[in-house]
Amino acid sequence: MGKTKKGWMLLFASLMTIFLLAGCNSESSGSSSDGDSKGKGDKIVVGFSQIGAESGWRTAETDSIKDTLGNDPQFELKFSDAQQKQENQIKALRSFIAQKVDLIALAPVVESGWETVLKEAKNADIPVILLDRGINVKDETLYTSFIGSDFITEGENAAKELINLMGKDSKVNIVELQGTVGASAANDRMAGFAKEIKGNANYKIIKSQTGDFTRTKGKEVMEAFLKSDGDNIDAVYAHNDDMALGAIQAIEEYGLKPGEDIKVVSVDGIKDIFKAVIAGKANIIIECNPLLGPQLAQAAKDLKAGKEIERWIKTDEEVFVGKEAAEKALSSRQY
Ligand code: GZL
Repeated sequence: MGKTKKGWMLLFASLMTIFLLAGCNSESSGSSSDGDSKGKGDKIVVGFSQIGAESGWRTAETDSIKDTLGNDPQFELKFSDAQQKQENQIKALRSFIAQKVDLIALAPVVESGWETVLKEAKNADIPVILLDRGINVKDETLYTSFIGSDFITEGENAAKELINLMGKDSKVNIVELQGTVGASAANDRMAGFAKEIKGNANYKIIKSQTGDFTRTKGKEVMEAFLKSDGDNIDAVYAHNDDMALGAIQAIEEYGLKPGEDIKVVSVDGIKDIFKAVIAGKANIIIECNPLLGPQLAQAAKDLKAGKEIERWIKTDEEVFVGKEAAEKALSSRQY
């Protein structure tokens, strides 16, 4: 499809979303039928399908959304935890559609498999905002906006900071702890990192495997890496802090010093990884902001007010390298 046609399609979809949501809102002042969320006065009823509670980051995101929307009288928040299963998310979306919510917020566990249920939401005139992970769909009008980070940049920054730390002429063997298989955060962090080291033959990823974004799996996979390549590993790149913290435990139990014998680069920025850097057990933190509640609330209010919202609402993030930077930042960390 030509760019122009695609552009008109997106504009039409956004205008339809605005009109229908505004219309929805006016409907909501009408009578409400059983189970319907319409007619909830002026409230914006948001159905939020959350992936699960697999990491400190995920819990912080859930808390941010519950604290923001749950304490704002303009909203009624319906929350569902999918225990990291896509089928549970699809069930939750169908339930939100049946309840005729005004807006669906979806943190999609993986990138594929969403067309059918998002078409059902579109046919029910319910706009969808993606949170913290992206999806692959041919029809871009199946969702209105994505609120989240640039994972490719996060991966590139992880590699850049590792090269800065160890030197471009050093020979560095890296093991990679990937996030959940099929998740955009994992795919893009892997792609960004690989792209950045491509130009330097000294930097090699000798093993790469999923730890599913959890501390337990991260430890298990790092134990296996150490068993097969222990004395040949110079650094570990973890797609999130929970896996990095599991890997730190595995490195210590193996008898090496994390942060010294094996450098640790991690993404997210939860408090525990700052404490690990301060303790000299990790080296580089690539922040990924989970506090998306305010941005989701603003986007929902803008849609209701008939305003256009950005297709990609990016989050602000930093990079922290070394003890001094971690010590300076720790007291202001909110998660
Ligand atoms: C990133 C998010 C990732 C975090 C992990 O936006 O999808 O999922 O980096 C979480 O901690 O499990």
